Amino acid sequence: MIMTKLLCFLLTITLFQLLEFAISRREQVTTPPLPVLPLPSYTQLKWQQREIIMFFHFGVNTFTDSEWGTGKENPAIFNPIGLDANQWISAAMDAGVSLVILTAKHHDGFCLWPSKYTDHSVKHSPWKNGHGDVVQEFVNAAKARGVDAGLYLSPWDRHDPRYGHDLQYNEYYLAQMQELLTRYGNVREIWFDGAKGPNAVNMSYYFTEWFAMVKELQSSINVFSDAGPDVRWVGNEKGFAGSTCWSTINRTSLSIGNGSIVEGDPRGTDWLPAECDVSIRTGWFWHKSQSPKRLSKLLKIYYNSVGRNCVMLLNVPPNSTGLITEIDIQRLREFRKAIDTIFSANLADKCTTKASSVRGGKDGGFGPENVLDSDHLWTYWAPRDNKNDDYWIEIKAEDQEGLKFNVIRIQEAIGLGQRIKEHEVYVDGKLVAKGSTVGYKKLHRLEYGVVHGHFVKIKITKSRAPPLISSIGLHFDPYWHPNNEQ
Ligand code: FUL
Repeated sequence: MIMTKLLCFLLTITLFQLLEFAISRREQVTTPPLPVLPLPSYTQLKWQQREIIMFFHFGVNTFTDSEWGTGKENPAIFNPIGLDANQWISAAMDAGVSLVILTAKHHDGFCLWPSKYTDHSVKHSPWKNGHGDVVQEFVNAAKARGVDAGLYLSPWDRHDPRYGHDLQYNEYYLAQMQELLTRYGNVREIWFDGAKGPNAVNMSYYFTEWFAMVKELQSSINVFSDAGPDVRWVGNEKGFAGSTCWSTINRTSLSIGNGSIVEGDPRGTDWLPAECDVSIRTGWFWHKSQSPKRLSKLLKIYYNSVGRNCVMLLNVPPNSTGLITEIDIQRLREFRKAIDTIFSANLADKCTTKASSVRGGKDGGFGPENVLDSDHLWTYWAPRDNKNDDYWIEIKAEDQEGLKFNVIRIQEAIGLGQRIKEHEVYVDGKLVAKGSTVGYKKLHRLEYGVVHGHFVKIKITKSRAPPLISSIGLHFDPYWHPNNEQ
């Protein structure tokens, strides 16, 4: 009996030890660090990764050579006889864009779809004898090519007599929104423009109801306005963000219709990234007399928007025939080719990496080599948790020739929160660039042109928590001639 008891006891102990061993083995796998709130939603993350979105401003203004219609335009002027939305989508694809947004209704109140709540629409135009629907053609063309669609529905309506009467107009606006968000399949972004003329009648928009209905009708949509809730305006129409740009902010500090350059707030409790809208031409609508921006200008906008933790929303206006003008298409192709030329080769790929410390040690899975893999979000370098540490990561050239580059790309693992407040870049011990926020993507196009060296060290001198870097690139931009910049 005693023997059996002893045997049982020994067996229990052995089993217990085995279990402990198994647990301690499991504990050796280092877990990811805690996130630093606020975090992006799934749809915000997807939106950020698009980098460039295309805008199409099209409507009665296209036929009257104006930017803001009066609302008194006769629908008879709308007749884009050659309209081909497939051609618009091809142009977007040439630019490498995965989401396109159409002005379903601009400030003039003219609807590009046959809304049953107004006569001021394509229904009363000669185009397709009043049987056309631009929104339908647009979403069909996009869907056929695997491109996502978004819609702009102007709150300010200069045509409809209900404008200025809070209840009636909000009901009208919501009725149209329901048409757009139920008839045309998935809509990935809706644009609530804050613009309103200085003499427009005063009225309240029922934003709370609007936003609630949008989310009810579409599950993977981002709502843009001056103040979010998902995407905020950057504060200008030049396509530039400020050099500091947080995706974190307190929404309560923003209001719709009062946009100004907003750099965000490291203490903000809402995740609300900025969108930089800009037109390829001077105007938002097509005008015969205007031509597209030069490639160098478009690249500058790219560096100052995508390269500053934002998304670039590039407007390309269809003309009065209903087509994107050939010269704009050419420019879009040049733009895409330039981006691919600059960023498809990463000179750091052939280098070795070193860092101030590594979370979980050498085999913990958070080593500096993660910044050179193809994942720019979920694999990253993480230093150990120690508030008193310096944080740095170094890229070392393995061959004699060293590295020659003029662009440095740094990306944070924003899935775990935006953290970096200040950073510096050294090449062979010499400071070549410094900046504040990084976020999804920071691009430093070096002020003095090409640098040559063997060691590139990025120091993170201030951050909200240990920095997590998901990608680093050293690139050569053949289009960058700092002395000739215009
Ligand atoms: C502004 C509007 O007034 C312009 O016409 C354009 O639509 C631009 C994107 O937003 O607020």
